[in-house]
Amino acid sequence: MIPHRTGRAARRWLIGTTAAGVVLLAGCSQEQTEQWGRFGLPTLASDQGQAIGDLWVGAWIASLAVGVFVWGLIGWVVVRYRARHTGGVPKQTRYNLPIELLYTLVPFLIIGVLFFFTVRAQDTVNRKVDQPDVTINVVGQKWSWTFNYMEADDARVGAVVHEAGTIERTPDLYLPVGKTVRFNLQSADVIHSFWIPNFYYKLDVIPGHPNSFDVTPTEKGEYLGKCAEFCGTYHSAMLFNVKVVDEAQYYAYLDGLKSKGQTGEITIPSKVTAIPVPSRSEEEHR
Ligand SMILES: [Cu+2]
Repeated sequence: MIPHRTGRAARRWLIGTTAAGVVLLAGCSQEQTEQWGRFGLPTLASDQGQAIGDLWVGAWIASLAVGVFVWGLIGWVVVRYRARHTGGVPKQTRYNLPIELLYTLVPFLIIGVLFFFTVRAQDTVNRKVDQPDVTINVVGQKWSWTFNYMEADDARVGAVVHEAGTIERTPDLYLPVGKTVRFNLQSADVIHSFWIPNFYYKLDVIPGHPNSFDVTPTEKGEYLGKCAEFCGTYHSAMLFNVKVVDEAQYYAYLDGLKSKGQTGEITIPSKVTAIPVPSRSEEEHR
């Protein structure tokens, strides 16, 4: 009567896991549930990110399909060919050419498909426009960011204006919604990585090797920006606030920088962030 008992256990297992799944999902807010649908990605706030989002979700679905197939095969083999009190080693299959060819060629096929979709997504996200609406030169330095808004030719600002963060003060990065922004990235010291998670994109900031990319923010709102390359002791402090606003607010902000006298381009920060020296009491704690 083993099959009957196995069936009952399987049913109980199925009911248990379904109930656990329902309880788990019921505890989630709508936002979290939607995030599950994106396989953990945050909300998308740029035109360029869609290709990455599709690649991410597609890769997960393909991996799960392969996973379910392999787990199914394992389960089937375990149940179908389990030892039945006969003792000894079951019949071994060796040098089976069709099977060996199959498990050599199929992984190549899988890699080929992933490669094709990756290159296609990469081409989309790295595409550049001829004339970006806005150019921002970014400097990554230990341990903050400087943003230079290259608006000398724009009558609304008529100057290059900048905002430089420090380790104590997180800088803001203003972006106009629906406008193409060209980011030129430079490093003043070591390799950093410019990352706005909601744009689904990051790019390394390498000393002596300027990098650039174009992006169009599509959703107004506030987002977090981070350094995504472990660059030293205070790497975790390399944050910035991204504010995607409409064009009028964007130029009002730049005008504010100009009236505060923050004009001219800063390529190597005038105030390189110093390493905070531990105070005497902290020293005594050690
Ligand atoms: Cu960094």
